[in-house]
Amino acid sequence: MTTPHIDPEYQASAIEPTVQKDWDDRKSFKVADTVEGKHRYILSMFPYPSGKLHMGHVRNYTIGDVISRFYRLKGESVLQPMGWDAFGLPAENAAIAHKVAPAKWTFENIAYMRDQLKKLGLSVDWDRELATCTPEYYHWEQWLFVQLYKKGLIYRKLSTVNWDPVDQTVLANEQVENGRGWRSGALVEKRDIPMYYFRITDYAQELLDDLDTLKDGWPQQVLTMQRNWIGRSQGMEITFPSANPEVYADGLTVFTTRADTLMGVTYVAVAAEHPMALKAAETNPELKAFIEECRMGSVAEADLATAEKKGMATGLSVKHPVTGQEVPVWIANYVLMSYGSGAVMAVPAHDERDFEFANKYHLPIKQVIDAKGADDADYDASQWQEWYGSKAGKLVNSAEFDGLDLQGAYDAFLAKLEPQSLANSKVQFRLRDWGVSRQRYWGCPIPMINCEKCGQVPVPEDQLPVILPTDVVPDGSGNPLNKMPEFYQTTCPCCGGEARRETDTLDTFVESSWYYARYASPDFTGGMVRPEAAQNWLPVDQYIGGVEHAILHLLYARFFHKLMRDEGVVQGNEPFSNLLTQGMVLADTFYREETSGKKTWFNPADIDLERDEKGRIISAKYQGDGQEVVIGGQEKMSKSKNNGIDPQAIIDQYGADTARVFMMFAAPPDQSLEWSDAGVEGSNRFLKRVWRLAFAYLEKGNQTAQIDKASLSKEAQDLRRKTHETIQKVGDDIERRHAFNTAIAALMELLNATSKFEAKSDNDAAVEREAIVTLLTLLAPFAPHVSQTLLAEFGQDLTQVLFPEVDESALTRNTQTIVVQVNGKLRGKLEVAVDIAKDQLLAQAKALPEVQQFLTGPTKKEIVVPNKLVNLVV
Ligand code: ANZ
Ligand code: ZN
Repeated sequence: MTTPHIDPEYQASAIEPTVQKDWDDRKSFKVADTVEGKHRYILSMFPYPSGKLHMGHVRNYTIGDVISRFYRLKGESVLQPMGWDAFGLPAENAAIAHKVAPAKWTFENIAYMRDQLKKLGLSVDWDRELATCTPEYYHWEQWLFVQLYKKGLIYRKLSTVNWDPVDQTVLANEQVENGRGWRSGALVEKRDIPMYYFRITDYAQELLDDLDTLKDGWPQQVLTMQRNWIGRSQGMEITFPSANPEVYADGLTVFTTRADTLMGVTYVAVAAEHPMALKAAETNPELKAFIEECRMGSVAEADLATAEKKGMATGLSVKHPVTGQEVPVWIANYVLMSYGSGAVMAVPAHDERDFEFANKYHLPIKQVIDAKGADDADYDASQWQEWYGSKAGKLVNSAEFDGLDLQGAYDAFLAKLEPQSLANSKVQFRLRDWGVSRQRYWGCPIPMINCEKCGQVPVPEDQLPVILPTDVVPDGSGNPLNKMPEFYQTTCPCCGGEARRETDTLDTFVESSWYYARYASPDFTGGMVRPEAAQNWLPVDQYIGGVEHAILHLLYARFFHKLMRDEGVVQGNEPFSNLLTQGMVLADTFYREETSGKKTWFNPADIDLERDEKGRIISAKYQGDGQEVVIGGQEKMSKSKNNGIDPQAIIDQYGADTARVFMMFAAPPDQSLEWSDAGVEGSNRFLKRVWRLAFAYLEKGNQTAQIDKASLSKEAQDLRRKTHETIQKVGDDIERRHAFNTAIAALMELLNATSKFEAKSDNDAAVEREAIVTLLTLLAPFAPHVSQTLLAEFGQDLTQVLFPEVDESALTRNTQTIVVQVNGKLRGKLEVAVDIAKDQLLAQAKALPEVQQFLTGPTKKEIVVPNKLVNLVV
């Protein structure tokens, strides 16, 4: 008898550091830039180094790791990298609060969080770690910027920002609180400053079309969100010639998706910033004041849509393109300067916003669409409001166009106006060009030089990267780079004269738009990514992250992939073949409310709970004073509700394997996960039982692994069947369904079946061994430390082990259980061969002593349901 080299009881803290060190020492998860054979790229969205991991991270990275480890078991080479989205505002805020340089703060956070991630036991190739705030990384971002600028895919234009007049700084939207600067409390103003834009609208159609190629790999909901964000509208541009050419010569062009309503136009509305509005305001102070008022308001589209309608007549008119009649031009706050042409032909009879506006300002309303058709006998003109927005109707009150339907009218107006250059078909996108300039310090410097003579000049490639100084502590008053001549003083690459370096930095969304590609060859010094590495690893096979990134991050990354493709850097059209959006992590909330209505939230860790027999919380008391608190229900873990549970505490107490198993078992990955202490304990108990099972087996000493399939007891056959059914189910659950929760449930069943099994022979012991080794192998993606430690005792190295093969012969049943009923009542059970003949089965059923006592006379009927039951009717 040999003693196992392990403790009889499972203790995570005793094994996890050893196993993790082993992976580190052996570089178990390292892959080359190019590999032979089957390979796969699994990527979880990289974290912002905020300070410490939260449960959302743990869930995200565990899902990615389960999938990675699964494919590694399948014999594939798997790239699973990790890095840091390291630029951004929180580092500057921390700098202001604690007087520490953003670089120092960031790298300290990275060091701490890297350690936390390692303790989770991720199968990451740490040699590929990158941080976006290093020159090695942003060098190539600047390189791409320069290429795109030269191609005209980046341009500069004025745009409006929030300006804090006290701090003399530009504020991000989240730094404006109730119209005031977050630090100074000063009333925020709007300022127009020049900013760089990516021409993403040039790719709008392709970004839309290629969504079709993702329909099998991406969640439907995300595809829809992307489609809506891009927002393609098919319509017509129509020009209303000026009626006051001495004031404003140009005609007014509008974009409409309802050209069929053209004859119902009773006014034209323009945005406050529209050139025609500005022109009219030159001689009209009241108008000027109104425009100013509109500009101060929110620029968010959603706010504009719901805000009270406000407007003012400009005093100018345009001519209706068909009738030549004069139509007044109004400024209206519901018209966006940034959409279409910033002008709308208003049809109050058929557009709700126009209707509201016309009513308020007593403008005429003219019906031109009749849903039922003007010749309909039931036609009642007073009911036209019912047909708001109806596309089903026919034209009325539209002169020679009467009777036409939507498409007919569209064609007719186009045929009439296009030859006069007053109309053209137009596809309009809601998507706007992407403004990337940020007036912030902690970001990637924009590689441009401003020369008084030559204008904007890109930094020559051999002078890249433009390095961000790192020993800077911002104080909140503007961008510190503007106070550093050693940074901004430079010479113009064009004329050699004195020039000023751009001090704006890039939106941090730019870094996260291409990191997935950089991981393929993070140390490459010759470009964004080594061509062979890109060819080998891209696109990402499985991307995993939060649904909060469903729109912007994914859209920008898709855009960047196309930009890089067009630069010859990568191939293919899309960066992420498959996307899994993980659900939120929820936890209980507890609070007390003051009479003023102010709520104080208590962390669940500081609350003592009482539960009823169903596990529902019936009472909650704050440990600090032993008094009751209000039970607020489950909510997303957040700072504002103080219901975050620190993953570190769970890992310290139970180990990473327990945290991982709980996270994967508690809910399918795309659903909300409800945190539960009882669930964590349950997962820990499961691992303890696995451990004890393996230990007990090992303690019995050397036993053969050789199964003699020809002479298996019935119990051994059953266990083998369970073992191989589990292999089949776990493989399918993980790979096809991503149903990690049911995979773990199947492992729990296998554990139960194996624990109940009593080996009575060497052959039995071999079957038990097979069950245990299978259980440990299938458990590896979820609890890799337990798995590796115990498998080693069975002479196997987890990093070399392959996913077990299903033995089809083990799945087939040789015997079956048949229920025997008399007059429909259960009276006995039979274990018989699956291929037993019907008369034999009936004979055996009747012969059962517990059945015989109910067979009081000859049977009237004998019913056999194959593989299930026999019912004898007497
Ligand atoms: C006349 C009309 C009549 C309209 C009618 C609608 C209904 P989507 O589908 O989102 O593209 N519009 C155009 N430019 C605008 C702007 N800058 N700000 C606010 N609204 C604008 O919407 C297109 C419709 O939105 C256009 O069609 C226009 O109003 C309005 F019965 O033109 B419509
Ligand atoms: Zn110059």
